[in-house]
Amino acid sequence: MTVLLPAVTETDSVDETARILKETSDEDIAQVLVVVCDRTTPETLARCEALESRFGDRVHIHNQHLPFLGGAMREAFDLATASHVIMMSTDLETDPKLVPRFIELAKKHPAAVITASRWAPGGGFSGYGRARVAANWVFQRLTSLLYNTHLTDATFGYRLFPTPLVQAIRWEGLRHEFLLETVLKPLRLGVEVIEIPTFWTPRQEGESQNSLSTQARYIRTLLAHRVQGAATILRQSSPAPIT
Ligand SMILES: Nc1nc2c(ncn2[C@@H]2O[C@H](COP(=O)(O)OP(=O)(O)OP(=O)(O)O)[C@@H](O)[C@H]2O)c(=O)[nH]1
Ligand SMILES: [Mg+2]
Repeated sequence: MTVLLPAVTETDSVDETARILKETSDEDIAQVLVVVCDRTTPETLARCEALESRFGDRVHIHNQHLPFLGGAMREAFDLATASHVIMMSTDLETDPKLVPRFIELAKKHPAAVITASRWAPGGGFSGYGRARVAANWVFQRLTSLLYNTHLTDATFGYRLFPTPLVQAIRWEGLRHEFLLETVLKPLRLGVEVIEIPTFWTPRQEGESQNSLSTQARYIRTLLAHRVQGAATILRQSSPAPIT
């Protein structure tokens, strides 16, 4: 598995994420792909570089060219070399203790996308804010209706994918709406998507890069990919090499 770790202002939570990954899933991790950008702080970068002490030459730090979180993940997808990629964060909002469960399911269902859900039985939220939880619920229901799916959490960006799938799709979003796109396009392609319940707790350090104006893009993303012609979901040719 390739683990994708984007980082901007996280410090101790980078260490804690790596510690748990190493402790629970070391033998299944072939590559640790850290993505940093111009806004990544020097201390965060230092913590990312220190991951080499745990994972050795499996760590690769990539300086993104495309902007924002979607840009970071899109470039990382093309740099992944393992059979599967797991997309998560370094702010501990994507519980790293769940990684062994993702791997267990991926071994049984290698062609499927595995995704964490805060709305599946056994999952939940703390400290998300009542209005935001309510808006999130409405959005999830709308997604189920439009995409005719029983999935319960399309907006949480904690997912495992077969690498050939993410390298075949033509990705479009650059900001956080990209996280939504990563389940909508596999659904449109008829890929099996399996959910794991998870409990979401807010970050203890660093700053979210998400904003209300970014969240407003989710509606457009939801509608655009619903009506998009199937032929435009996949890339026409191989990705250009990223250096
Ligand atoms: N390399 C890179 N990482 C990013 C960028 N934006 C966010 N990240 C990282 O991606 C992860 C998730 O970002 P957040 O901004 O916390 O987004 P979120 O958790 O979906 O949104 P909130 O619910 O508001 O926290 C964090 O580890 C961030 O450091 C970016 O532009 N470049
Ligand atoms: Mg976050």
